[in-house]
Amino acid sequence: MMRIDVISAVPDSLISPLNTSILKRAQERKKVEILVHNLRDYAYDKHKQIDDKPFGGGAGMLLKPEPFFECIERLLNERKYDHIIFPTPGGKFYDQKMANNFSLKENLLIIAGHYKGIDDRVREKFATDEISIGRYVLTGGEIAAWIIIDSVVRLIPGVLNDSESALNDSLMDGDIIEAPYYTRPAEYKGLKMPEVLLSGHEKKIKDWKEEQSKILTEKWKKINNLE
Ligand code: 6GU
Repeated sequence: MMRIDVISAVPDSLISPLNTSILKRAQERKKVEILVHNLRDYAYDKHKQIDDKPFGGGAGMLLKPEPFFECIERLLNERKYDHIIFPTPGGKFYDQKMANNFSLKENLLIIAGHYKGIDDRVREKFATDEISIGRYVLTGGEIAAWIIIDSVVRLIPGVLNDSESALNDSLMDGDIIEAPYYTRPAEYKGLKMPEVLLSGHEKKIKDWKEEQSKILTEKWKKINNLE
């Protein structure tokens, strides 16, 4: 079973997201074990302080190195990690290839800090993969951790049911956007759906889906300035 550890100063922000829907089911099915560690549990001074003012001045508080070192070294004593992932706006842009790669591993550790909020020696000492989830700024790495975990866990065999199969998803086999889907009612408030999907004609439906996929993929490339 895959194991994913996350270290966070605000673990509550991850508890619900990681224990809902398919991520919840994946854990119930024993396909993955996800453990969220509270950084404060590794602050051993009497005030359990986890942050402090930055050397050299500047706005905001930084997360201190010691609680991270304590927690990470404890985890490293127990097992090897295939990747120690450090979410940061300065990292490599996250994509499906990285998710596919992570999904094949046994043990992942994600260090969720804060932008300008973590003593850089933690990254320097432990990070094997620095990852950004896009060109915008978040308050912390927790949402990035959720995104990484969600995208990885759904790829583990047995997590998705056949009907939810990840194999022909958008972006699974490269950069492909799927055709749109419709369900009942066939007409709603005057809004119709493509007739061909009601035809029962397998070949025509397959051709239509491929055609739509091509169109949407081209549109997607254009609006994102790709190729
Ligand atoms: Cl991984 N963290 C933060 N704080 N902001 C981000 C990010 C990560 N990726 C894009 N913006």
